Amino acid sequence: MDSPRIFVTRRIAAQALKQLEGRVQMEVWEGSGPPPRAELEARLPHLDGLLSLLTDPLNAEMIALAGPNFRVLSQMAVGTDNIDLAAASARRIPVGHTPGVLTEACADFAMALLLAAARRVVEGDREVRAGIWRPWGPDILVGKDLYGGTLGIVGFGRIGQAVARRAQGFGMRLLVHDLNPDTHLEKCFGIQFVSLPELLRQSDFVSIHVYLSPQTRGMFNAETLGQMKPGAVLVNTARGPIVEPQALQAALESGRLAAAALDVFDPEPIPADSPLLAMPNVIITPHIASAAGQVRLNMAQIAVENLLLGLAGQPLRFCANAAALGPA
Ligand code: 8YV
Repeated sequence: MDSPRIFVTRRIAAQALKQLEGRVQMEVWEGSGPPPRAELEARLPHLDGLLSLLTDPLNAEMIALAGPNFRVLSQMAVGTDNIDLAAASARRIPVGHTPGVLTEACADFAMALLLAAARRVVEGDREVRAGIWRPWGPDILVGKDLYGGTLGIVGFGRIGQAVARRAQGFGMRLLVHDLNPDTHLEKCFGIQFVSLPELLRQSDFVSIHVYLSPQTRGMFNAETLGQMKPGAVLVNTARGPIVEPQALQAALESGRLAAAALDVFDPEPIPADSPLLAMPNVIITPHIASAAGQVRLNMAQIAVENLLLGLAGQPLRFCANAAALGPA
């Protein structure tokens, strides 16, 4: 019997790809960006498995193209919002993902953005590079104090909790909003669960750590941004569509928000004419919260492990649609 045919949609860590050598017939997309849609459409009917990234649009239409031998979709990411999980489950295709290994790196990055926005690090750097070194003065690039400030964490899963541990070290008071609050965690983390409006009203800084879902899409809109404490800072390392870009722009222009730091945007890449790009108090990074060397290797290795398990018809180590598939 021929070895399984797989397609890897981006060149991932060589150490991880090595584990596939001799076990599968593998093709790796060598482009600098994701493969075009037509490329995926042409390949899917002939594959046994696919190793995908968030940038691959695996909607129901695309999943319907998978051939009769297709038996695993393994995504190198914790999020699977690019994949129609219901369509995959209906075809009994397990969807692998890579939770856990990127938690600490993403929490580090949320803190990096929080610190940079609060203390105007990027603004200072931009000024110096533009040849502007203003003589020291008591009011030059004065930012916001983290110590003694209140951080509102929206979403208290793995990453939200890791942010809470870090923020405690900075002497911050912590408020948390979660759609399913587990009150046992209040004592463990020294946090207080509150409603979203209460969190927005009291927080000097708000960091978003919810999944993208119908409930969280557009969660930060004109109404909720208008409930934020005047002069607050918003950090988004979760998913772009959770924050409405026009509403954010208006909140920054009106001075309701002092600053925003975004690692994700709707859409990605951010349009070149977005007014946010011209605002000195906005930091934008290109979806790199998990981009740390060991983390990327761990993610690639888990994605490969999930892929091999799925090809062998075994349960995946981390399966995003395990509940829908039920017992094997
Ligand atoms: C990844 C992410 O960098 O894992 C996720 O859900 O958003 C990021 O950590 C990226 O999406 C890789 O596909």
